[in-house]
Amino acid sequence: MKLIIQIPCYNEEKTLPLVLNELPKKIPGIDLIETQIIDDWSTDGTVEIAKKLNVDHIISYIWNKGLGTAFKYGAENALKHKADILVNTDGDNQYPGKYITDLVQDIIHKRADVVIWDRQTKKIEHFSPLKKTLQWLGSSLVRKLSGTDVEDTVSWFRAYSRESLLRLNIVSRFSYVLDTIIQSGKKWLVISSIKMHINPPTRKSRLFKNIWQHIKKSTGDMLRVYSMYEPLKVFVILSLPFIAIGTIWIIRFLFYYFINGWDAGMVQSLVLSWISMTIWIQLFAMGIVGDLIAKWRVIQEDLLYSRKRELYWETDYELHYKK
Ligand SMILES: Nc1nc2c(ncn2[C@@H]2O[C@H](COP(=O)(O)OP(=O)(O)OP(=O)(O)O)[C@@H](O)[C@H]2O)c(=O)[nH]1
Ligand SMILES: [Mg+2]
Repeated sequence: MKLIIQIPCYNEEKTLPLVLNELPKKIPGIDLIETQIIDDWSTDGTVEIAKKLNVDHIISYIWNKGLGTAFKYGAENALKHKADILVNTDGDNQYPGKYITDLVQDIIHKRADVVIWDRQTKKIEHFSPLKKTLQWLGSSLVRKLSGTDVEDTVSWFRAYSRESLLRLNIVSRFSYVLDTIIQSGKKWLVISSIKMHINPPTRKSRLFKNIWQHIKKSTGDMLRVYSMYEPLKVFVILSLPFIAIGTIWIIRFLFYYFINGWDAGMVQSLVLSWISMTIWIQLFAMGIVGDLIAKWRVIQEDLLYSRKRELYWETDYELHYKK
């Protein structure tokens, strides 16, 4: 079995040596461990340090493509180099790399496709109460949307099986963590978690300037990915207020019509009802069209899966069903 440990890097020259140093050199059940960095247009000495420390795969861009895109290319490169497991960790030494041995166990023993490091955010001392509450709220929403029971949905420290890398198609440029959980849930991949701690912070986040930017970007990503899989539900929910308003105005019109008879002043109720009903029908129709497109995308994703298998590794595999 081959494991590739991937570290997306955006100006990580200071902490990359610490991260690399802590990685396990041997893991029972794994024959070969390789390292990979995805340097996203770093302006410091990240690449030089990685070369000096003998990182096996160095992917470098001459333009900042974003963490989601970086993960996508990293996963493709791991598949190309015949990895059975891909572990992703942070370049800021936030996650204790020595525990990768524990992180990969469920994949080695075929108990899961994706394993997520649960940081137990409630217990993290350097997180403010606001950050803890928002993370809890965000994770609850992701669990609901994905139909999974992942506790810490924004943890970057994860292990992916080859099967999950072939199945997941990253569409978010900015961050893939929520994208991959929602897709895993919708594709019946099995996700497990390990409850552990994290290292103290070494610097501020390079991804988000503040918590509000985090919420804005994450919510956008979450809703986009969810709408890709459940467009009918999304549009039906959006349309509900309009059918409610339309019905109320038509009932009001009928009520006064039967009591007082026709009056020119009642035209307003009819017009408002007509506008609301038209919006409702349009949103509902968009949901139906979206649903048909989503069905086509499932077929396209199956084709993409077969193509990736041909491209990257043709071998026996097992399909995993959760439900
Ligand atoms: N390839 C790539 N990596 C990035 C980019 N932005 C951040 N990273 C890396 O992604 C990882 C996560 O970024 P962090 O800045 O630690 O963000 P974070 O972990 O959400 O924030 P904290 O919880 O505060 O540490 C780090 O290894 C960064 O170097 C980017 O645009 N491209
Ligand atoms: Mg970090």
